[in-house]
Amino acid sequence: MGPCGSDKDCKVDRVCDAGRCVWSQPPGVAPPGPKPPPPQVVRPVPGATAPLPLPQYAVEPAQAMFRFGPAHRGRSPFVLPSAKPSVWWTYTTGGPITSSPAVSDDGSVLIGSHDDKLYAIARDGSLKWQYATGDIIFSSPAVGHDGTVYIGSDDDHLYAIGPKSDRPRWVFQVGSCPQRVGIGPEASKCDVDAGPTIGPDGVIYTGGDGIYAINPDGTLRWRFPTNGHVASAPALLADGTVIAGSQDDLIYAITPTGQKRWDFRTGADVESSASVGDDGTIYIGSDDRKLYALNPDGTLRWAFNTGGDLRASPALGNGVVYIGSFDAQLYAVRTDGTLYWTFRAGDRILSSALVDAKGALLFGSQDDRVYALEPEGRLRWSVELGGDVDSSPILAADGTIFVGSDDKKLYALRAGISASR
Ligand SMILES: [Ca+2]
Ligand SMILES: [Ca+2]
Ligand SMILES: [Ca+2]
Repeated sequence: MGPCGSDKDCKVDRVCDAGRCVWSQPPGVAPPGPKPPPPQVVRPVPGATAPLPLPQYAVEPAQAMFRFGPAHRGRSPFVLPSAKPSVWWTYTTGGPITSSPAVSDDGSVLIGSHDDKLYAIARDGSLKWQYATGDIIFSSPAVGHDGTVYIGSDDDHLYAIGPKSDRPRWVFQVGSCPQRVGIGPEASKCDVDAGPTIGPDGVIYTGGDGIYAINPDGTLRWRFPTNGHVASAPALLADGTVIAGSQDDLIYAITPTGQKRWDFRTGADVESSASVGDDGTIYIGSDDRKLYALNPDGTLRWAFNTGGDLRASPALGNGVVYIGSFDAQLYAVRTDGTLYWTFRAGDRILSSALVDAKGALLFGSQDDRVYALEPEGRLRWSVELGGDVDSSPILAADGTIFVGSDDKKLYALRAGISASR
C-alpha cells in the first residue's frame, strides 16, 4: 500500500484514496483509515461589520475550458466526422497526458502533461511554446477572453500564462501545504488539478485543500475549506452558485461570495465535475458508483446506479445525461433518471464525453480507444491510440479531434486524410 497521487500510481484495480492505493469499496462501506478531522466552520463574528463587496468584472466569455463552459455540459457546437478519422499528427511530451486539451481562438492547442509542462501546439503539430511547472499536471488548460492560459499543477500553484508571451502573468499558491511536490497524502492535498473553470466575469475557480475563487488579477477572491481534496472542476449555476465535489464525499454549493449554500453527502469521493442543465439541475458522479441529479436547492432528484466509480464528468444533450464509468460502460440516462442505453468499451472510462451539435458522442477509454457513438448508442467508429485515453477529447470547427493519451502523445485526428504516421 504505497503512497499515490492518483489511480495511475496504483497497481491492478486499486484506486488512490487520500494518497493511498486501496481496493475500491462497495457502495455504503466506509473506507478504512483514520477519521477525518472535524469540519472547519467559518462563523460570522458577532458585531463584525459586513464584508466588503467583492470586485466586479466585465462580462466577456472565455475562449476555452474543460467541458467548454462554466455549466460543464460538454456540448460542442461542431459536428463529429461521420467517417473514421486517421492520425493527422502527434506531438510527444515527456509524460502521460491525462489533461484535456483546449483550443484557443488563435488555433493553438493547449495541453498539460505529467512531465510537469504546459504545451501550446500550433495547428500543424509544431511546438509554439512550453512552460515548465514544478510538478505533474493533471489539470486541463482554460483560456480567458484575452488569451491568457490558466493551468494548475501538482506543485500547488495556479498559473496564468500569456497572452502576449509564454511567461506567467501571475502565479497563485493554493493553500499552504508544507509538502508541495511529490506523491502521498501530504503532497497531494493542495494539488491544483481541478479545472480551472472561468466564470462569465473572468473569475477563476479551482480546488486544492478547498474550493478557490481567484480574481483575474491573481488575488484571492475567497476560499471555502473542505475536509478532503477538491479535484472536481467547479461548475457554475446561472446565479453564480459554485458547485464542486470533494474527497470528503460531499458535493458543495457555494454562493458567489464564498458562503456555503448547502452540501450533499454521497457514499465516497466525488472527483467528477458537475454539469448543470438549463433548469438548474446538477448532474454529478461519485466513487459510490452513482450518478446524482440534484435540484438547485441541494435536494435529491434521483440517483442512478452504475457498476463502477464515476470519475468522468457528465455531458448533457437532448434531454439525456451521458457518463462513462469504471465498469467500462458509457451510460445514457434520461433526465428523469431512467436508463436510455449503455455502450460497453473494453476498459474503464475516465474520459468525459463530448456531445456534438447533432447529438453524437465522443470519449476515450483505458482500452486505448477513442469512440464515436451515434445519438442512440450505436458505434460510429473507434480509433486505437497508444495508451489509456483518460483525457477528454475536444472537437475543432473543422472536425479535427484533439486528445491526449498515456503514451505521452497529444493526437490530432482528422477524417479524409491519409495517415501521416
Ligand atoms: Ca502537491
Ligand atoms: Ca472520501
Ligand atoms: Ca490501456
